[in-house]
Amino acid sequence: MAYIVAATGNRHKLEEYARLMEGQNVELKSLNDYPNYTEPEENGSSFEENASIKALAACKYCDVPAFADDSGLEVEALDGRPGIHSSRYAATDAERIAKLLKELEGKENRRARFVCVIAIAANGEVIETFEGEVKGTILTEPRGENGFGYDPVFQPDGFDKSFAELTQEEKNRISHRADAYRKALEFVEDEMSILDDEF
Ligand code: ITT
Repeated sequence: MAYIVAATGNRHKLEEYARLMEGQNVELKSLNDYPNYTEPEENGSSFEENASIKALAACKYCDVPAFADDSGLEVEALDGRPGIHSSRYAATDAERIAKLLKELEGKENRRARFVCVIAIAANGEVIETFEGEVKGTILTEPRGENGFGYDPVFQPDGFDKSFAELTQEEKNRISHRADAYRKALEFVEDEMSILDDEF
């Protein structure tokens, strides 16, 4: 069977991809299958650049097709921050959320969007990137236990629940990651044979 490496050190992302890829005729490998792999520095200046850096490094090291995502939360009242610095915004999920709520204190505009850019690399080069998004608002306090990262304070448009109050299936229907994934899947199915058995 053909396989592809999900180049992420984030186990929550990996779980979401495992669900999204259920039923596909491709085996999902993770960086856990390559214990000596060292993740590259994410020194790009956009989601696209960082996703490409991660996908390409894994593709070259593992010598199989790989994909990676770079994702984050863009908050309107903060001029798009934390954006590509979402994981570096503070040390833990709880601290990141506390810092975000503090920065938004007293601000009327709580509009935000999650962005996810997936890069696919094969044969030692980045083949294509795909961007997904989901729009919503930042709640005034965390709600829910599911998901990860900023999920407890992000309420997607059209829902009265935070991402962390949705099941993984519900989140996977509307999330930025699912949106980017669907675009990537369409591309792979339509245009490419990058996942052929020769890999
Ligand atoms: P990899 O680079 O190894 O994939 P990472 O967690 O460092 O893992 P990113 O550099 O893409 O990933 O950082 C994305 C951060 O944005 C992530 O750590 C969360 O804080 C936030 N984020 C992204 N997607 C999210 C989601 O679906 N729900 C909540 N927070 C999310």
